[in-house]
Amino acid sequence: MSKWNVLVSCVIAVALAAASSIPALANAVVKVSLLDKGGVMDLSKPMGMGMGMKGDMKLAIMSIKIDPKSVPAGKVTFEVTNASKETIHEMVVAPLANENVVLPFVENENRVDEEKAGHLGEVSELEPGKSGALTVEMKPGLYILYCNIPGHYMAGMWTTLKVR
Ligand SMILES: [Cu+2]
Repeated sequence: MSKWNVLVSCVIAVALAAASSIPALANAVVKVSLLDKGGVMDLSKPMGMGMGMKGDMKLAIMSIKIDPKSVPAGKVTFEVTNASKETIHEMVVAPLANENVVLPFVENENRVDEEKAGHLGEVSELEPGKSGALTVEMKPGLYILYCNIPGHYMAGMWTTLKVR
Protein backbone atom coordinates (compact mmCIF):
# COMPACT_ATOMS: atom_id res chain seq x y z
CA MET A 1 0.00 0.00 0.00
CA SER A 2 1.42 3.38 -0.98
CA LYS A 3 1.46 6.33 1.40
CA TRP A 4 -1.25 7.90 -0.69
CA ASN A 5 -3.45 4.82 -0.34
CA VAL A 6 -2.88 4.74 3.39
CA LEU A 7 -3.86 8.39 3.61
CA VAL A 8 -7.02 7.80 1.55
CA SER A 9 -7.99 4.79 3.68
CA CYS A 10 -7.48 6.82 6.84
CA VAL A 11 -9.64 9.64 5.53
CA ILE A 12 -12.36 7.15 4.58
CA ALA A 13 -12.16 5.46 7.97
CA VAL A 14 -12.45 8.79 9.78
CA ALA A 15 -15.32 9.90 7.54
CA LEU A 16 -17.18 6.63 8.16
CA ALA A 17 -16.65 6.92 11.91
CA ALA A 18 -17.94 10.49 11.84
CA ALA A 19 -20.96 9.57 9.72
CA SER A 20 -21.96 6.76 12.04
CA SER A 21 -21.69 8.96 15.11
CA ILE A 22 -24.00 11.64 13.71
CA PRO A 23 -27.30 11.23 15.54
CA ALA A 24 -29.26 10.66 12.32
CA LEU A 25 -33.00 11.19 12.52
CA ALA A 26 -34.04 7.76 13.71
CA ASN A 27 -36.71 5.91 11.78
CA ALA A 28 -39.96 5.38 13.59
CA VAL A 29 -40.14 1.73 14.57
CA VAL A 30 -43.35 -0.27 14.71
CA LYS A 31 -43.15 -3.64 16.44
CA VAL A 32 -45.49 -6.07 14.74
CA SER A 33 -46.61 -9.43 16.18
CA LEU A 34 -48.34 -11.96 13.95
CA LEU A 35 -50.59 -14.07 16.16
CA ASP A 36 -52.99 -16.98 16.07
CA LYS A 37 -54.71 -19.15 18.61
CA GLY A 38 -53.28 -22.38 17.23
CA GLY A 39 -54.88 -25.79 17.03
CA VAL A 40 -57.75 -26.40 14.63
CA MET A 41 -58.86 -22.94 13.64
CA ASP A 42 -62.33 -22.09 12.36
CA LEU A 43 -61.78 -19.70 9.47
CA SER A 44 -65.44 -19.50 8.48
CA LYS A 45 -66.42 -16.17 10.08
CA PRO A 46 -65.69 -13.21 7.81
CA MET A 47 -63.72 -10.69 9.86
CA GLY A 48 -62.19 -8.64 7.11
CA MET A 49 -62.04 -4.90 7.48
CA GLY A 50 -65.32 -2.99 7.10
CA MET A 51 -67.42 -6.16 7.41
CA GLY A 52 -69.35 -5.06 10.46
CA MET A 53 -67.49 -7.43 12.79
CA LYS A 54 -65.62 -4.71 14.66
CA GLY A 55 -67.20 -5.43 18.03
CA ASP A 56 -66.38 -9.09 17.67
CA MET A 57 -62.73 -8.75 16.71
CA LYS A 58 -61.82 -10.20 20.12
CA LEU A 59 -63.16 -13.48 18.79
CA ALA A 60 -60.76 -13.44 15.87
CA ILE A 61 -58.51 -16.47 15.86
CA MET A 62 -55.76 -14.67 14.00
CA SER A 63 -54.60 -11.13 14.58
CA ILE A 64 -51.88 -8.56 14.15
CA LYS A 65 -50.79 -6.51 17.14
CA ILE A 66 -48.70 -3.39 16.66
CA ASP A 67 -46.91 -0.99 18.96
CA PRO A 68 -47.23 1.95 18.59
CA LYS A 69 -50.46 2.42 16.59
CA SER A 70 -49.49 5.84 15.33
CA VAL A 71 -46.16 7.15 14.00
CA PRO A 72 -44.83 10.38 12.50
CA ALA A 73 -44.52 10.55 8.70
CA GLY A 74 -41.17 9.68 7.16
CA LYS A 75 -39.18 6.47 7.20
CA VAL A 76 -40.95 3.77 9.18
CA THR A 77 -39.37 0.42 10.02
CA PHE A 78 -41.65 -2.52 10.72
CA GLU A 79 -40.01 -5.16 12.91
CA VAL A 80 -42.20 -8.18 12.32
CA THR A 81 -42.24 -11.36 14.39
CA ASN A 82 -44.33 -14.41 13.62
CA ALA A 83 -45.39 -15.46 17.12
CA SER A 84 -47.33 -18.48 15.84
CA LYS A 85 -46.24 -21.96 16.87
CA GLU A 86 -47.16 -23.68 13.66
CA THR A 87 -48.46 -21.36 10.98
CA ILE A 88 -46.72 -19.25 8.35
CA HIS A 89 -47.81 -15.60 8.42
CA GLU A 90 -46.82 -12.41 6.65
CA MET A 91 -47.40 -8.68 6.78
CA VAL A 92 -48.45 -6.51 3.86
CA VAL A 93 -48.72 -2.71 4.18
CA ALA A 94 -51.35 -0.85 2.13
CA PRO A 95 -52.89 2.62 2.15
CA LEU A 96 -56.55 3.03 3.20
CA ALA A 97 -59.08 5.69 2.22
CA ASN A 98 -60.91 5.22 5.55
CA GLU A 99 -61.72 2.69 8.27
CA ASN A 100 -64.78 1.32 6.48
CA VAL A 101 -63.22 0.41 3.17
CA VAL A 102 -63.79 -3.16 2.05
CA LEU A 103 -60.53 -4.27 0.46
CA PRO A 104 -60.71 -5.78 -3.04
CA PHE A 105 -60.85 -9.53 -2.57
CA VAL A 106 -60.15 -12.56 -4.74
CA GLU A 107 -62.98 -14.88 -3.60
CA ASN A 108 -61.70 -18.11 -5.12
CA GLU A 109 -58.26 -17.60 -3.57
CA ASN A 110 -59.65 -16.30 -0.26
CA ARG A 111 -57.15 -13.47 -0.18
CA VAL A 112 -56.91 -9.72 -0.71
CA ASP A 113 -56.16 -8.54 -4.23
CA GLU A 114 -52.80 -6.97 -3.35
CA GLU A 115 -52.39 -5.22 -6.69
CA LYS A 116 -55.82 -3.58 -6.62
CA ALA A 117 -55.54 -2.69 -2.92
CA GLY A 118 -52.20 -1.02 -3.60
CA HIS A 119 -49.24 -1.92 -1.40
CA LEU A 120 -46.13 -0.27 -0.05
CA GLY A 121 -44.23 -3.42 0.74
CA GLU A 122 -44.34 -6.62 2.73
CA VAL A 123 -42.47 -9.06 4.90
CA SER A 124 -43.64 -12.21 3.20
CA GLU A 125 -44.16 -15.72 4.48
CA LEU A 126 -42.36 -15.87 7.82
CA GLU A 127 -41.99 -19.34 9.30
CA PRO A 128 -43.24 -19.72 12.90
CA GLY A 129 -40.89 -17.95 15.31
CA LYS A 130 -39.04 -16.06 12.58
CA SER A 131 -38.64 -12.31 12.24
CA GLY A 132 -38.16 -9.88 9.38
CA ALA A 133 -38.09 -6.14 8.80
CA LEU A 134 -39.37 -3.69 6.25
CA THR A 135 -38.61 0.03 5.98
CA VAL A 136 -40.86 2.30 3.93
CA GLU A 137 -41.26 6.01 3.39
CA MET A 138 -44.75 6.90 4.62
CA LYS A 139 -46.94 9.94 4.10
CA PRO A 140 -49.58 11.04 6.62
CA GLY A 141 -52.73 8.95 6.35
CA LEU A 142 -54.36 5.70 7.35
CA TYR A 143 -52.84 2.32 6.51
CA ILE A 144 -53.72 -1.31 6.94
CA LEU A 145 -51.31 -4.09 7.86
CA TYR A 146 -52.66 -7.50 6.96
CA CYS A 147 -51.64 -11.08 6.38
CA ASN A 148 -52.41 -12.36 2.90
CA ILE A 149 -51.92 -16.08 3.41
CA PRO A 150 -55.23 -17.50 2.08
CA GLY A 151 -58.01 -17.20 4.69
CA HIS A 152 -56.01 -15.19 7.21
CA TYR A 153 -57.23 -11.70 6.38
CA MET A 154 -60.83 -12.87 6.67
CA ALA A 155 -59.94 -14.59 9.94
CA GLY A 156 -59.22 -11.15 11.37
CA MET A 157 -55.52 -10.90 10.63
CA TRP A 158 -55.28 -7.16 10.03
CA THR A 159 -54.94 -3.91 11.91
CA THR A 160 -54.69 -0.22 11.11
CA LEU A 161 -51.82 2.22 11.54
CA LYS A 162 -52.09 5.99 11.59
CA VAL A 163 -49.26 8.07 10.12
CA ARG A 164 -49.46 11.67 11.27
CU1 LIG B 1 -51.42 -15.11 8.58
